[in-house]
Amino acid sequence: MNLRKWLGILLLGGVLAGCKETKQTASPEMEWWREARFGMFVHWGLYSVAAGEWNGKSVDGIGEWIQNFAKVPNSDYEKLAADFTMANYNPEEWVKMAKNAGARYIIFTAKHHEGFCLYPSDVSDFDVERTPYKGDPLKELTEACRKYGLKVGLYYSHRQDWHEEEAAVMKNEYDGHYGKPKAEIKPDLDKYIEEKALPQMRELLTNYGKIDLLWYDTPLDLTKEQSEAFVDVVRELQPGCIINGRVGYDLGDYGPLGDNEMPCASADRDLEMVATMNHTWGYKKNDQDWKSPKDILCSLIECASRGVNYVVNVGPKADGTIPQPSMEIMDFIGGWMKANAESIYGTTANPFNDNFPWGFVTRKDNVLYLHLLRRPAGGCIVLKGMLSPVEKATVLSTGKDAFVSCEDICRISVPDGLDYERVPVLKLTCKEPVHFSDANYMNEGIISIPVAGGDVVPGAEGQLNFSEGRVTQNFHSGMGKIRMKCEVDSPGTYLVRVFTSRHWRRSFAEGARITLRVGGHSFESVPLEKSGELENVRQNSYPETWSDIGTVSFSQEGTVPLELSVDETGTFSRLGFFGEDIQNESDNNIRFMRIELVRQER
Ligand code: FHN
Repeated sequence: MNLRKWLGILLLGGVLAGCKETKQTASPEMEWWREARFGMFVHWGLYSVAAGEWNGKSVDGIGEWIQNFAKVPNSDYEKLAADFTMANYNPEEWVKMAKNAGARYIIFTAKHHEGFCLYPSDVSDFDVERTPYKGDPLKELTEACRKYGLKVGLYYSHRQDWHEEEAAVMKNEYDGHYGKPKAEIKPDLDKYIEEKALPQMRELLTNYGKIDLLWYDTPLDLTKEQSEAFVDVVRELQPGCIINGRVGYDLGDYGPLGDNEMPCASADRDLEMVATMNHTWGYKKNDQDWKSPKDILCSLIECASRGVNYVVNVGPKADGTIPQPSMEIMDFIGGWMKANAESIYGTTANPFNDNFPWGFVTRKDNVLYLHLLRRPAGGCIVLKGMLSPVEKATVLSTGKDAFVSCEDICRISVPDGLDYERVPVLKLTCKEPVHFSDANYMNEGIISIPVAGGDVVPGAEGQLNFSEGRVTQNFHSGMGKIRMKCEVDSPGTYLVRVFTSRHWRRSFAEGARITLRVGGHSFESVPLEKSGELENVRQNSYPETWSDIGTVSFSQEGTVPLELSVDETGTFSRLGFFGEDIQNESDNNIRFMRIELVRQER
């Protein structure tokens, strides 16, 4: 492409230079976290002893919630401590496993909802001193992290503590949990916070050297003042420590996502996704439904391509051994990271508005990394949104050149012999400054248009918005519409697909109706019916569904405007944590992800 053409493109509207704008905090302590992109969670506690069974019966649900799900009185639950041997606990081996996999930080459950402390606490005797173990597992792990250069993160359940009557979360409690009827339980959250949670935070922030990250969880009904107290104690005792988003009221240094929730478009702020390798955080002997090593690796890569950190969980057994499949997954990631880590560490999100069917893109300044989950159609990657010349393309792990041509459109020929099971990465070095189009183009027959990339037009009752996961929130009739656009470069007929996601405990919206205008065609008040559900790694947490609403034809090339609004939100039902059916929630809402136009055969 000649210089005049490049200049012409740059003068067109809608050209992105540099990163997409994000709402990041300026805190210098966030630098290591942004660079890291990858961490490891450890859920270890008395629930690891129970291992998903109570009285010889398997208990459904996540393993660390077994006390609550199986309605175990504290007096019985406490007995687990005698079998929490930690006999084979080797913190250096844990840390080395994380480090070899490429993780840069570890988050360790100092106290989970069960209330049991993995360190000797002067504040409560419900702690590690009740076990046969003679050491301080938390101290040993923090020292091992520092020895091997990993950052130290501590998980502390600041609101939920099932061991303390004052902290009773009434709707989640049952008669008998504290050895007395529910009616006699008088929760006093301030007392719990003053007398247990904050003093324990002081212990953790004083006795264990430098803590790099404090990871709070489930703020539930905390008041803003109470959440602030948990921030203040960190700022006072360890001003260099960052705080996760679940402290409550968005007071953390980065934003919260749901468990296993992958944003469906590039994040517009610092975010972290925490993920399981199977369906539990705490060890469960009966959960052997492991995601594949490639699935976990792809989640790490997809997170990086959204500009999000990925923290993968391991749930050690009570003796301290890590389940074999978890070790194999970490080993697989480590093998890949050895050759490809520069495509993850310190990278920013995919700069294109397109999602690519062959894989994911990350960026570091003038370098793009294309992660290939499969061979692109015809062995050729076409980057229509690339508005600057690519000077060089190589396979990152081997340095082998790939052929690039950037005449009118950037095309990269993928070399033969790549092993797509090991996700090869192409490294593209571009001439600075690098420019990208913000339009959506067809890739391998699909134009994929992220709803979060559109402009919101307010309605009579207000304005919808987008969640951290970049899906729509508060999107009802009267809450406005979303205007998007795409580039059609291949006239013809396209199937119109609307993708939505939901939480696994919520039903698909019954009776929802939407209006979608695509170019000159309007699908008026069409029912949003479920045409299919994607089979992917998120299916058990945030299933993604598509609805085919009809076809549309374009007789010529050009920019096509789209406009989406909701006529009827429909009815959702939701299962509560205890299986209760919750109907017609006030937050009824359709989580729109993207619209796809799928080119039909001529
Ligand atoms: O209730 C906890 C759960 O047990 C686990 O610790 C996860 C990890 O993010 N956090 C809470 C649920 O979101």
